This record gives sequence, C-alpha cells and structure tokens, in this order.
Amino acid sequence: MKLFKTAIFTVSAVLLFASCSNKYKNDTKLAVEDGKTVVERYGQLQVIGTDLCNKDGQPVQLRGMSSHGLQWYGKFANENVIGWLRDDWNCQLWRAAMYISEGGYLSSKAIKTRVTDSVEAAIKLGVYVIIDWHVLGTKDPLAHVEQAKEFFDEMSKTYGSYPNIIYEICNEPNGEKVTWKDSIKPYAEQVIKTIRANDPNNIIIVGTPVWSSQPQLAAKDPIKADNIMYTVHFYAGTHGKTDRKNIKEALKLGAPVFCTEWGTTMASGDGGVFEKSTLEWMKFFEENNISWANWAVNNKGEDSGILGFNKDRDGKGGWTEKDLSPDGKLIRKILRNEIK
Ligand code: DCB
Repeated sequence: MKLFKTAIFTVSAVLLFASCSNKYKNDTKLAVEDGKTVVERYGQLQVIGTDLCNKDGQPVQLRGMSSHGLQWYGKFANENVIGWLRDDWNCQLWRAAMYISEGGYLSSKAIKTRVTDSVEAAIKLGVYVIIDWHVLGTKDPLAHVEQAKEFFDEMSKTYGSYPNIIYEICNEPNGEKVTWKDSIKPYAEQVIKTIRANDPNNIIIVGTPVWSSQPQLAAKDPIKADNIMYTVHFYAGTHGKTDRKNIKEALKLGAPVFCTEWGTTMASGDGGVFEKSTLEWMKFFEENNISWANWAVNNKGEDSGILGFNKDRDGKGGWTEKDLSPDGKLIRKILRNEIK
C-alpha cells in the first residue's frame, strides 16, 4: 500500500511538473498547419507578462528569417522567396531590414518599396513581418527621430490594421554616448506615440544599448506602454553565457524580449559557423519563449548568408541543398525542427 501511494505521488508530481514547465505546449511552431497559416491561427499578437502571445493569450514563439540590407539584397524581398521560406523552411516570420544609412533610406526613400513589397507578400502569405528601421552606422536613433516618425506614421497608417505587422523601431543603437536614458528611451517614446495614433495594438520592438545586447538596461527603466518588447541580438561566435545572463535578468525584471536578429557567425557576419553555440542559444530561446529572426537571406558569400555565393541571382526561391551555404543548411534544419 505504501509503495502504491508513493508511486501515485511520484506520478502526479511528475505530471504536475510537466504541466507547469510546459507553459508553451500549445505552440506548434508551424508556418502552416491543417491548411491554416500562422497568422490565421495566432491572429492579433499581444504581450502578456514577458510572453509574446496569440489572440487567445497563449504564449507563442515566432521563428523566421531576416532580409540582408534591402539596399543590397532587396531582390530577395518578394513573394516567391518569402513563400518558399514559409513552405520549405517553415518560417512564420520575415524581417525587412531597411538600413537608414550606408546607402539606405536617408539617401533614397525609394528603398521603402522593398519594405512595402515585403509587407504585401507577408499579408498574402499569412506570415508575420517585421518592419525594421535599421539604425547601425548612425549609432544614435535620436539623430533621425523626425525621419523615423514620418516613416512609421506612413507604415502604421497603411498597414496598422493588419495583425501581420510588427514594428522594430531601431535595430542596433551603438556608441558610447548612446544611452538608454538619454537617447533610446526618449526616441522610442516619440516613435511609439506616432505609431499608436494609427495602430492601437500591433507589437513594437525597441532596440537596446550596445548593438541591442543590453536588454537589462531597458528593463530597469522600462517604457510605460502596452505591447512593447525589447530587442536582443546575438552572434553565436561572439556572444554566449554573459549575454544570456543579461536576458535572464531582463525577463526577471519583467521585460519582454524579442531576438529580431541573430547569426551563426561572429558579430561581423562572417568568420565561420558556430553550430554548438547556436544550438545552445536555440535551446535557451525555446525554454524562454523568445521569438527570433535569423540574419540573413543573401548570396553575398559571407558565412551568415543562407545562400551560397551568387546562388539564385534573381531571387526566385525553390532552392535545393546545392544552393544553400553551410549556414543555410543549419538554419533550415532548425526551422524545420530537424535538429535541436
Ligand atoms: C549587426 C547589424 C547588421 C550586420 C550584422 C553582422 O551588426 F545589425 O547590419 O550585418 O550584425 O555584422 C552586416 C552584414 C555585412 C555588411 C555589414 C555592414 O552582414 O554584409 O557589410 O553589416 O552593413 C553588428 C552586430 C554586433 C556587433 C557589431 C555589429 N558587435 N556591427 O557586437 O560588435 O558593427 O555591424
């Protein structure tokens, strides 16, 4: 009898533990399931606590690909490629990385059509899409806040009613003088206000100091608004335990985190594929329900590009193994749930 009781106790303890630790069990991580796209299933996203959740309040983890700089590899930002990524790679998410400097938006607003092409394709395909104001060379987001407000006003007016849209308002603030308190937060508050005038609820993701590696600094002084998340970026050859500790700290402080960009390589976007470190990060993201987009879709020949050098020059999709780089092969396996 005693043995029986112990057994019952053990079984129920295990079941209880399994149900508690399996908070994310309803998320299938499929781009299309039973003929329904991810946007048809998840609908209007919302942030609850530190979790990104579907319309019913269940935590979900979105995974997908980022474009490379649209001014260079914008030809891949089309329905064929995003559709191929959805159907063959199981991508639920596309990120349109619109650099503002380095030949991007500030020198020619025409680049905006690569963003709108991306958004229109994502809406048609039923995947989520991140509109990324890719601050990099200009370091301080506040330096171009007026341009950002004008851009996001237009984007949110045009597309704010679609649940597909996610706004990323400053990719990677960087530089010693660019602090959360004096630069990023005041910038974000202005841009959030602009977006919210047109779009009351889609997710807005805010960059963090030091190339979006310090979410805990934002978490200590958070923005008071709904459906806001904070960016964390990592490169598997450069970032590891210390960076995950910062993320843990941010989550503990109640800050929701979204990894809008990460690479299998060094922070330069090159220098080899770090598979072991990549898989450690993937495990951590799954355990903590952190959504992500991988850097990047291009055929430049750098190690973080998913295509081999000069493959699919016209941006048609329909790739075979021969078209993929070592990075591409690994990311495809991860997205298709073939490797953990
Ligand atoms: C980020 C940027 C992204 C950059 C990748 C890889 O930068 F958000 O724009 O992409 O990470 O470095 C690279 C492309 C190259 C291109 C170059 C310049 O892959 O093809 O030539 O941008 O536009 C980071 C991320 C982390 C760190 C530094 C940078 N870090 N950074 O930790 O030091 O200086 O670009």
